[in-house]
Amino acid sequence: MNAGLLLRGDAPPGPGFRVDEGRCFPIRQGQEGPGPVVYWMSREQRVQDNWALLAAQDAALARQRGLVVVFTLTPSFPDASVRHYDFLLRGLAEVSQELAGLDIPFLVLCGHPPEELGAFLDRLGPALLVSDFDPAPAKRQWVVEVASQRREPMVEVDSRNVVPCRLASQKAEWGAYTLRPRYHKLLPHFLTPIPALLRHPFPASVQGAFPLPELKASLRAVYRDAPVSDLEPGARSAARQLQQFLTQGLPFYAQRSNDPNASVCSHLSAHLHFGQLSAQRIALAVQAAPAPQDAKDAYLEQLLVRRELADNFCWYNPRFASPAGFPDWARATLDLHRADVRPHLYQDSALENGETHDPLWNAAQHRLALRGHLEGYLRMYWAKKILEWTDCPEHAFELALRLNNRWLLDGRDSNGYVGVAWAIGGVHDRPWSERPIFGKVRYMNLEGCRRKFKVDDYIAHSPRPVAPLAD
Ligand code: FO1
Repeated sequence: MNAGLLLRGDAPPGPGFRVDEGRCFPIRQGQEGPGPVVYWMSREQRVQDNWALLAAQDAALARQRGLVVVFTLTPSFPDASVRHYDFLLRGLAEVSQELAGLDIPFLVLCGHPPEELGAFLDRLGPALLVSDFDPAPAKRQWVVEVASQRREPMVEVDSRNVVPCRLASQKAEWGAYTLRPRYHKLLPHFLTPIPALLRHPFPASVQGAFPLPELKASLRAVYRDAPVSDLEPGARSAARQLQQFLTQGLPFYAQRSNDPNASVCSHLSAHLHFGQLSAQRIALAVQAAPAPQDAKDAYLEQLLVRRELADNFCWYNPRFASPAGFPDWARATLDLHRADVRPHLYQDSALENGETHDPLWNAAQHRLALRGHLEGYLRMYWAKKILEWTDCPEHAFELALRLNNRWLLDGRDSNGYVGVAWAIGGVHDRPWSERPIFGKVRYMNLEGCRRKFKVDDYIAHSPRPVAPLAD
């Protein structure tokens, strides 16, 4: 079974197919219906720079059929709140407008995705179904359910990773140092310009719709946390944010990426998480930017190798969201120090409210909760202190993930899981000198932060909650 054959159907191979087959994975063969090609958008919530959507358009053009885009909206994402769904829906509103301008119908189905999608496809009789590569367990389960119920062919396309996850490596890599050589060998082949999605010449038998009030009413998000105000969702604002980073952040990235007071942070992680911006677009823009090469290399190492190493971990390690996914050396050393005295022990609510003895940690927790964002260096410090101030590593990991997924806009992202697992469980890291509680897991402390940046400035510029954050 070959993804290229499924996409082409009976059409001869030709220039019409703009997506590298290495990005495409055959989910199931099947019987083509008389209807349009359907792209089931989920992880990549954007119109341009979306390889899955381009592949679906090529397949539709080859068959002279319509092209329909559908998104399945569900309130069931763990620890997701109003702030996540607000960011997602406002981004989809822009997708809806942009697709309408290209004569491509866009619909949002509310409820349990496999059921809603199945009923929708039954009415359409699609020729082919295209979906997004996504290591999130819920998404993988949806794909299994849909593929087992459907009869039309189904192809999955990796539009998240510049080098497709399945090709970059066929196993969970030990660390960036083991992935990097393979990755850089494949990168030139895949870091290419991205063709534009075209106005679609063939009609589909369905009208697009985006009833925002009804969509909001369908969501019973668990947490009512307020939307964040200093980050605008959507592809247009992501493009503006990228331009701002290229001129104001990137040039200084090599020297100052560990200084949270410097404005070198890209602030693009939420747009990347919801797929409103393509990492490939960022990488092409960074390569072309008039910035020092060491700054560009430092940023691309984070955007490409480190970020795509996170998908590698979540895709190949089924226990990525559990301490069982930590490397053996880390589990052993944390076990050995399980009974060490904890000089500071806090209740979950005290940590969530940012009420500890450490003003820097409190400031980080307040920024995380009130702005939905936290600079990379402080994310590491923030998670490591949770290991130090809770009663055991398992509790620390569960709490850090819950706070990460509830309050950070990019919560639930592979990067988020791996960031917490790196900090608490030594994932993709190595053993360091042994000490209480941490064992050989890398340690960080306030003095270390003071050597890196002006801690008092950071605290002075951090927001304070007017009411307790924890429920
Ligand atoms: N993906 C969907 O296909 N449908 C949803 O309703 C949905 C809600 C959602 C809420 C919060 C969040 O952080 C992610 C959400 N996603 C949803 C998943 C998202 O599109 C990404 O695919 C995953 O987070 C994995 O990166």
